Amino acid sequence: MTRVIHTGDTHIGYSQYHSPVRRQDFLDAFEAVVDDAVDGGVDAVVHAGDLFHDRRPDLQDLMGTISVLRRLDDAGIPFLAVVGNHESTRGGQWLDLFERLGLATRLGDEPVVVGDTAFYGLDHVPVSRRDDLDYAFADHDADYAALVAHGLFEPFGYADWDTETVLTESDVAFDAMLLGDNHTPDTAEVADTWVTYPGSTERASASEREGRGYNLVVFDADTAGGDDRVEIRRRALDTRPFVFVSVELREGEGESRVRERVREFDLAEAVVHVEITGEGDPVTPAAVEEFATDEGALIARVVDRREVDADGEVDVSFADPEDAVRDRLDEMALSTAARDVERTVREDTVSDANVRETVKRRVEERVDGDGDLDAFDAVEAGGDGAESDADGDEWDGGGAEPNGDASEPTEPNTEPEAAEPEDSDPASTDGQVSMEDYL
Ligand SMILES: [Mn+2]
Repeated sequence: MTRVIHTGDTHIGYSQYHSPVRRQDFLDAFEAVVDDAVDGGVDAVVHAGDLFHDRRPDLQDLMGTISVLRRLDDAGIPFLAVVGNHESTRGGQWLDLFERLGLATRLGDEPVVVGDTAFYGLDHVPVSRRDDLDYAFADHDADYAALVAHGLFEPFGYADWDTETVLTESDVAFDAMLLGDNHTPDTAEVADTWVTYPGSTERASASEREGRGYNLVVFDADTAGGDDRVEIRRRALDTRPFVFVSVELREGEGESRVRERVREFDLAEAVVHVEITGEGDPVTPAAVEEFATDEGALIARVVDRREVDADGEVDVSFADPEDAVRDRLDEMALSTAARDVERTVREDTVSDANVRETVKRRVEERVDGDGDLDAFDAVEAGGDGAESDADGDEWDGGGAEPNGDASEPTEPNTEPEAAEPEDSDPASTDGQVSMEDYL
């Protein structure tokens, strides 16, 4: 029997909402998983990629991560991991540094045996280079085998990687695929193999509504029962509370009604998202946001989805000038490619150091390869509705990942960024790029 914790998409270093508190939350979530691993005495922690949000984590993120990994190491629990698209760099991987420090094992095509299970790894690979993959994994003589991989696999949302191909072309018969990239936790059976995402460990996007957690995976036919050889159970994590308030205003109702609704919720230390629909009087988002934080919320975001006056006036709130910018951009006939560039430059999920390279790569992706030249045509104003939404300070979660990078040093990455959708409804993807933008 081998019992492991399967986690991923930790996104350490993500200053969501520009908040240092949120930044700490992402590291805390990793620590909480490790606490459970130590308390539960599991045989290993398996990490399916995106330990870091950015390929250039700050020193504080690195030191925090090393401290947590050291606790795991002190408890004698191996940390087995692959490289995700967020953290991948051309000049070597952070995971290799941790391996060098004796704190991690980077999984690959050779088996790493823990107990009676052989673990293999498949880093994130851009779509353009997947045809070259031969899925050649070295033999093992363990009782069970698992593949840990980062990517958007079938049969889950936004999939672009055929799971059955991986399983049928692999030299090894896997009992489970332990995945990362999609932030929505889910489990399914493909070609008699269990494939599962544990989801992110903190909400990297407000579209990630359901509770966060990780998987406890037991490789043991007796435990699993029936025809199964693997048991996958989900464990919940106690993460930052997110409160979602929707207010439908009626004729004559306004800000006081919104406040009333907001006050019905426990706002203490929460991230609060307020959505206003219906009729009623104008509401100043900044005032509601201030009200919510006065009432104890850590962060508040208000989005008013009601029809705006047709006279073209733009309502700028100090709380979220990004919304005003976005509204204005919606009115312009920008091409998809131009929007893409604009967003890369403006939004803060791509670190300044990465902007130039990211823009270059994204334009090249459209020009080269499959040639997405239509993307340079002007788009009707107001189109592309998936992007006009609440919290523009995130690019992750519901959307394309800004800083995925080629894991090989020499070739340019010619792949549209992998998406990490939470919801198939584009309107709920929080102003983020969705996979549809690339299809
Ligand atoms: Mn991720």
